[in-house]
Amino acid sequence: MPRTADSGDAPHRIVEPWGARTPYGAGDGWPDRVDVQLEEGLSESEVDDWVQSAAVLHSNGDGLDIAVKDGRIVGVRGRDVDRVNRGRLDVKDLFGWRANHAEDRLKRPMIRRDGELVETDWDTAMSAVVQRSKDLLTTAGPSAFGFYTSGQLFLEEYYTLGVIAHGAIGTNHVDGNTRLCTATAAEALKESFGCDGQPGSYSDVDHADAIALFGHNVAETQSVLWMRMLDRLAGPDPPAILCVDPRPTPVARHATVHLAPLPGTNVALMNSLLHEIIRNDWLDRDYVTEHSVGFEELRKRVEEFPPERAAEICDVAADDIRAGARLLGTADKLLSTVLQGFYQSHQAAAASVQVNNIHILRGMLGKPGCGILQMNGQPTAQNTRECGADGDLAGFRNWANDSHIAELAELWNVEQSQIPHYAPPTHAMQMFRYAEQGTLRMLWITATNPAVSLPELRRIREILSQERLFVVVQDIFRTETAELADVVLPAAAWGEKTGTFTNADRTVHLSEKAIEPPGQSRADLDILLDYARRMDFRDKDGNPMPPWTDAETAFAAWQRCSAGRPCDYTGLSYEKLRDGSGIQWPCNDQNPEGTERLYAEGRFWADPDYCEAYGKDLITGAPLEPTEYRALNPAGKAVIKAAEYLKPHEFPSQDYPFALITGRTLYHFHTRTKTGRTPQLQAAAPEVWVEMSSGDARRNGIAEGDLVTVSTPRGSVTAAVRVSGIRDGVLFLPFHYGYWDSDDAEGHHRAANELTLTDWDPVSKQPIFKTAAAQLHRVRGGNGRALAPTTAASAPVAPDRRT
Ligand SMILES: Nc1nc2c(c(=O)[nH]1)N[C@H]1C(S)=C(S)[C@@H](COP(=O)(O)OP(=O)(O)OC[C@H]3O[C@@H](n4cnc5c(=O)[nH]c(N)nc54)[C@H](O)[C@@H]3O)O[C@H]1N2
Ligand SMILES: Nc1nc2c(c(=O)[nH]1)N[C@H]1C(S)=C(S)[C@@H](COP(=O)(O)OP(=O)(O)OC[C@H]3O[C@@H](n4cnc5c(=O)[nH]c(N)nc54)[C@H](O)[C@@H]3O)O[C@H]1N2
Ligand SMILES: [Mo]
Repeated sequence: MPRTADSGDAPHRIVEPWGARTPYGAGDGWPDRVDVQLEEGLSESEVDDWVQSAAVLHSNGDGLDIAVKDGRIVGVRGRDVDRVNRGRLDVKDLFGWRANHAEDRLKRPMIRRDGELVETDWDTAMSAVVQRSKDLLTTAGPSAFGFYTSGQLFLEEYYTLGVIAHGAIGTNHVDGNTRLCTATAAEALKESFGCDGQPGSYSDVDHADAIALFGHNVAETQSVLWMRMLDRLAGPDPPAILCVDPRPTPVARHATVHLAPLPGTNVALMNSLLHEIIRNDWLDRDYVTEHSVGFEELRKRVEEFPPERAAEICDVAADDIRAGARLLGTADKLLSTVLQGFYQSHQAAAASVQVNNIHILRGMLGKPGCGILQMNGQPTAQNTRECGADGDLAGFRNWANDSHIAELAELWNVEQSQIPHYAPPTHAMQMFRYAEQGTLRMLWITATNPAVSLPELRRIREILSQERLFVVVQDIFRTETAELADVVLPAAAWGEKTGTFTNADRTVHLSEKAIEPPGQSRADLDILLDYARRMDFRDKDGNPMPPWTDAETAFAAWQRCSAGRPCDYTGLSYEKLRDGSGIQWPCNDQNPEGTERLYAEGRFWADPDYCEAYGKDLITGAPLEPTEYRALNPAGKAVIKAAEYLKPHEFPSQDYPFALITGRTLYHFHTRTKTGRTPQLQAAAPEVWVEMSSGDARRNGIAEGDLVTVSTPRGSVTAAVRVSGIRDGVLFLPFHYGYWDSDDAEGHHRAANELTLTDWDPVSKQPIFKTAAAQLHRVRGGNGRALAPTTAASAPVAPDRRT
């Protein structure tokens, strides 16, 4: 089998991020290719131990083994037995493990004394948190507590957090950074199918004759899944590719049809694609009649959207829209993926639901090659959702269904009234608003860095710095957010603790502890359990709550909670996950080896008594009453929902002529706490840049490498210009660059979120990172070249000369 063993720091995978091709044809299995990366000079045979785990720098869930020597991580090797990656690894995973050993890892708790953070011991730090919690419980009640977590902890940790917050304290203010990430994925699935859970599977890539990517730069953000697509493209009968993205991503470069709409116009484009699909009768009418409700409303709505109309709104040629519709409408096996280009927009759920509609109209669900992946971004985002740590309730239970609350109360052995369900769990943007207003008095932040990742940072800094708000930050580094905390708790990282997590195609992996955490840092699970014991939380019979004591007993408790629900884990165990490949839920008595695809034969989890949600109005976000849902969908079919197009709230104008979008590059993960401490990755993208088209550069008298200031009414960022193949009228800023390692002596801001706005999709409540209007000013000339990556979407338009 092909191997790409790469010992040392020779960064050939930095230059060739997707490695060598292993072509294959439709219906064949994806060939193995094992990627290995070890410390300089080390060979595989010199490694002491290989410890099973999976990748945590994206949502793909690539199975890997951690190489350990003398108690240190010295490398990684892809697991060829794993269904997800067949041995391949993403460039961030090949190098990013070095961050575990970064010198500035948090090693002791910290506490604020006279305005300064100082190191302390665990007892002092936890006592401060417990004292404040007890005071607040007596003086202000449970609603004074907010928990803001992540898509990067482990399942066992989320379930524990959810039980403590919803069950023991009884606050409704629990959400994750998944709100910024995949709230729309969950929402779109709930709207169309009554429940979260990816219908599709990565193995659909092996069968599809058409793959459509909606606002998803998979080449950079799930590079191993892109390798799978590239291998199909290099083999016999390659699939056609549709790319919907305003940037020239590698996906766009390989596309049969590339539609580059103006940011914020996705719904207009989708309606037009659906218009063409219906007009040409590319429908499975039997499927629509037997397995769905709502077709007539959609038909009427999209009638108003001939390609010419969308062409005008989206600034895309009408013929290209027709070509895109033909690709979607005539495919025999269509796989669609959706991500942030759709989710971080003002009509996020409305647009993403239209992708589901295409699959319902064409009867393309639950069969090989016919999948939808409403993608996740973070490695464990799926678990935040299923465990109820993010604005959902555990086990995809429906907050508006009293019998679901009763099930939770029984599982946790508390009174039903203890679990808040007067309204949906509070979303993150609202939690920060409550903190701003002063009703939320304690905010416990685990594994996320909101001082860089939330919109409108000046406001976020102000909120987190308030005297009256007690901020606890649990992290592995002293982040921008930790700087604003009252107490900082040092956590063990991936590789230093055991737990499970679930990727974007429902594959569950076990990640085992490979090494000891540095200093006094402790696993997040242990920190949360320690808090529960010190608070002396009890169930109604006086037993400690939660009753479990370690990862495996937490997993067992979660299995009981998941029993009979869509995300059923009862057929799994740590032992079974040690066997070889990850396993897809539901895994239970009926599906002991897991479930590759959901919704075979048009059966959904949308039954009114079983569904996770009754759905919302796609324009206003108003929740449907249970009785309305029962009337709409008594038999639990798929729900086709239509939406009119609305213009983004902030649209380019004379003063702010550019549409500003933000996102990622291949080499960095989010706020770079790990990848910025990995020399190979940091060198590949050392500082912030802004992408603009050559036409816009010329018109504004700007050249590659010039330093410019990008401003919106919220703030400004200074960055070097990369003249790229991005469409005219659009600027792109990566959001990775906060200020912890800033060396800008002039004090310029460089975090993209200085510019973004406090606004969200009314349906999914996901904040809008991809529609804003900006102006741009040249500061001074540069040295002719921005230090931006050249391998992917940010490649220069004219690689070897000044533009
Ligand atoms: N290398 C790397 N990989 C990652 C991450 C990372 O930080 N770095 N993060 C992980 C996480 S948490 C996530 S959520 C995913 C995100 O993965 P992606 O969603 O693939 O990444 P983004 O760069 O946020 O956005 C994708 C594309 O949306 C396009 N876009 C912007 N506005 C619009 C629009 O209005 N319409 C359309 N159709 N497209 C638009 C952008 O041009 C961009 O290419 O990546 C995951 N993987
Ligand atoms: N402008 C703009 N903003 C965006 C986006 C965008 O596209 N544009 N994308 C949004 C999206 S999709 C996402 S997912 C968010 C990501 O935003 P964040 O969640 O803020 O980003 P990260 O840098 O991944 O932060 C994770 C934190 O967890 C810490 N950590 C890592 N492992 C552990 C652990 O095991 N335990 C603990 N306790 N801590 C740990 C890391 O050191 C880091 O500080 O950003 C969002 N913000
Ligand atoms: Mo994300």
